[in-house]
Amino acid sequence: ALPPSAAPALPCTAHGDPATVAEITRGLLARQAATSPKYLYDSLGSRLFEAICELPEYYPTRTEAAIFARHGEDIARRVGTGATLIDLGAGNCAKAASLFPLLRPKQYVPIDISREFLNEAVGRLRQRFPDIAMNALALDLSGPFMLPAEVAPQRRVFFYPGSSIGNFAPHEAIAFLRRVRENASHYGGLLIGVDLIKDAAVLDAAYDDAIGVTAAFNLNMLRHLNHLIGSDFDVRQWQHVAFFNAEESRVEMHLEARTALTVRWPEGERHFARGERIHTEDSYKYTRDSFADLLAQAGFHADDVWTDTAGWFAVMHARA
Ligand code: AVJ
Repeated sequence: ALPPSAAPALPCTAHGDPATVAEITRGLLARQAATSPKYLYDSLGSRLFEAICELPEYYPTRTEAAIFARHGEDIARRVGTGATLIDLGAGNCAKAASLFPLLRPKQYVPIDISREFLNEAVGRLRQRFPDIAMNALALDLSGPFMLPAEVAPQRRVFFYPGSSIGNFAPHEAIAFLRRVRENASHYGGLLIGVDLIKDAAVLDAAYDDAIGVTAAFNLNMLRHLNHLIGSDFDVRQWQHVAFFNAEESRVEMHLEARTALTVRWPEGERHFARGERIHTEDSYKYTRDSFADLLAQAGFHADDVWTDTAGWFAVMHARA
């Protein structure tokens, strides 16, 4: 038996807009319950993801940073200086900021779904780089998007580091990259970080770390859902599950019910048997060739790639 949770489940009003409530409700009521990984990122979730990036098991951030450190000048020659740098899923903006001295963008446009988190980060950045025009945008990139007029149209370079592209299934990634290309200018480009297929044990550990930060990151989604749809998820009744699915070439994250339970919210309710799961995230892994092929299907022309010595991660440049 599980200990009763410390806080009583209080009736709570939803804070998400109707479309959000409808989308989450649909996912929770599907035969295989699923939620979009974008709900991992409330303000605590963004902080937990920052902590993940410092874990010894979570190699992508470190490995990508090492690639930028080692090949930064080469990358800057490819990308060119003075561009409008559009950071897709900027988070704390640290990766782009580390490239400012080399890329010297004219304008920096960080985009992130978590508005509060982004505004704090950009505020600090403006003081450090007063010569770069900055326009932060709180946008959900999981659907169609259009950049507003204040984003200079000349030479837009899209920056999509960290293997965030991995959250899309390959066909969705192609659709997303097509939209990016439509928003790029004629001489525009894309600098993108891609996580590569590797030993399953390395992948499993990266998404199920020893001190449980990734578990907290995943479980925190339930608190966020409670806030968004007014549900009564008891976090203590759930556990984190993550593994590499080789057939699908992706790491999957799930939340698994530790006991039979029912979740209720104003628009619905769902019974979960013990062991039943909510699929919360996919993180697709590629080879250099399979990703170059995907870029081509989106209409981009891949023209350079940089990797670490172990071949765990790739940074690719493509022209629009
Ligand atoms: C932010 C999507 C790149 O897939 O590795 C980290 C998210 N999930 N640990 C990833 C994540 C669990 C991360 N991305």
